[in-house]
Amino acid sequence: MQKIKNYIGGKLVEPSNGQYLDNYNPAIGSVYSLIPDSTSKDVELAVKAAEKASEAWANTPAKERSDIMSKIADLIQRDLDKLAQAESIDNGKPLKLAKRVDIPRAVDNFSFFATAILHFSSEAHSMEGIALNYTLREPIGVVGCISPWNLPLYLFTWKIAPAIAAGNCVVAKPSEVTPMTAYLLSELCIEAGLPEGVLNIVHGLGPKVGSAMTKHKKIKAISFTGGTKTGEEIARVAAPMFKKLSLELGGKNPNIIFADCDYDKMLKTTIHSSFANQGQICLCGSRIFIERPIYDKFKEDFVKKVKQLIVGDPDGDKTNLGAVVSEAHMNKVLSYIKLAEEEGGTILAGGKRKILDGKHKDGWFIEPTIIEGLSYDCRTNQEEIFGPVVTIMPFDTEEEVLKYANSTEYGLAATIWTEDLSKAHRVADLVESGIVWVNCWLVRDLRTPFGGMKNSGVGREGGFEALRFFTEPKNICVKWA
Ligand code: TXE
Repeated sequence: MQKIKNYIGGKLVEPSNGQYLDNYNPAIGSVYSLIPDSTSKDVELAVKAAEKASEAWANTPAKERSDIMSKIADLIQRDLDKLAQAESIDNGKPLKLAKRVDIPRAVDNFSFFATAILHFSSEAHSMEGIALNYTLREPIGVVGCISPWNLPLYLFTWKIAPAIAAGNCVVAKPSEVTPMTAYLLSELCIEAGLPEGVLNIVHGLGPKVGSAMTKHKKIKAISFTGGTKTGEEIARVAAPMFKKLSLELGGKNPNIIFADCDYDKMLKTTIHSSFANQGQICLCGSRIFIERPIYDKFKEDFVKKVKQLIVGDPDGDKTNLGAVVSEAHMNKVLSYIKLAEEEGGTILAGGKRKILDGKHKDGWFIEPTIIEGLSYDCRTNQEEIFGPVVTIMPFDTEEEVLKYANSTEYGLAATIWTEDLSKAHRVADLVESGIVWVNCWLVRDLRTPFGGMKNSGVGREGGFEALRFFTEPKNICVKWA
């Protein structure tokens, strides 16, 4: 049984207590590897290694930092198939999705910030005849990155890349549910010649390792993606320590479809925005609102197409949905489907665990599920389910649909389908989301601010937003002679 290791001070090391946790393959429902059950002692070792490296790394010219990051990007690209296979086994997602989305985005994250740092600059302000102000943006020092299981390497590198590009040293913790590609990344960092201690990866449980990171005095900033509940817990600990916090949390995203949309394009994209990655993307449109004149047509077409989706072996070329990430998560999602029926919903497609045969007979698969007939403010339509479950409902006016869309505690992403430009701008402006897609979904420009409002998080990732998060601005005012 493979035992993965922590990556501390440039070395692959066992957890100090020699304890390990089971790591499951969700598509077969059994343990396939072991991960370190690290403790605060391992976090302490990682922080010490990061501290030891931080001055040299902060003083390493940006071009040198950039070159090493580009080398890491090249190595991820070189090992794309191996990393994609590892991601699919660890998370349950279709292999073709890992190959097309997850791993290429990890390459992009490193290459994007390798170049962004070369163009990152700050301001100067001249007080004519009096003084000159110039702003330095210096690395914070030792920072913490904590990431979730839905897009493991994609989100892990989305945090680490800007942090080290900006000259910080990192203590990082991937989700204990999907640790494998983070472990493979540590091997690539060694191969790329990343200096010892610049990146340290400590595997283990959130309440043990993640919490120790949040509490650690020497970790001056925390960048977190995960559940809103956990975000609250991290904020509760970190706020009184005056740490910088970037929190990318849950979502309950509206997909607003007007009758004047480009119908075929909308339908094709809506299948994807509803069920990609088994619905385990914080940006998925899980509440679908359809203007009444096309509601019946949409319902018929959408149900028909969803029933044709193939749930199966993640390695299958024709597979559309793989397994959900864990047994606990499968049961959570199934409990929401049960709740939906209790709240008066009608299941139009799916609704059950998908039992496959052969080696996948014990895998954690759920049928893509469509539910109608619920009120906009019931729990099913207010709480994040984070699985292959969407609700559909009609609306008659913009005011009505905006009331529904903005009714949840979340404000992460929204999708709007209309060919009327003024309507698109008007509704996009009024919908309470940090990210709005018009006539598309998940089109991503890494320069743009990424994140949500309300309970979907605090701060933004992406582009110079991320580099500003991972630096401390210092204004120096020099009196003219
Ligand atoms: O998140 P957690 P999980 C949502 C989704 C999902 C729910 C829980 O609704 O069902 O969050 O998912 C670490 N201190 N999203 O279990 O628990 C943990 O080890 C410090 C949306 O993945 O938040 C992991 O590395 N760290 C999200 C990371 O936090 C702690 C994507 C995320 O785990 C900790 C994933 C603690 N006390 C889930 N407890 C998105 N926005 O994309 C846990 N962790």
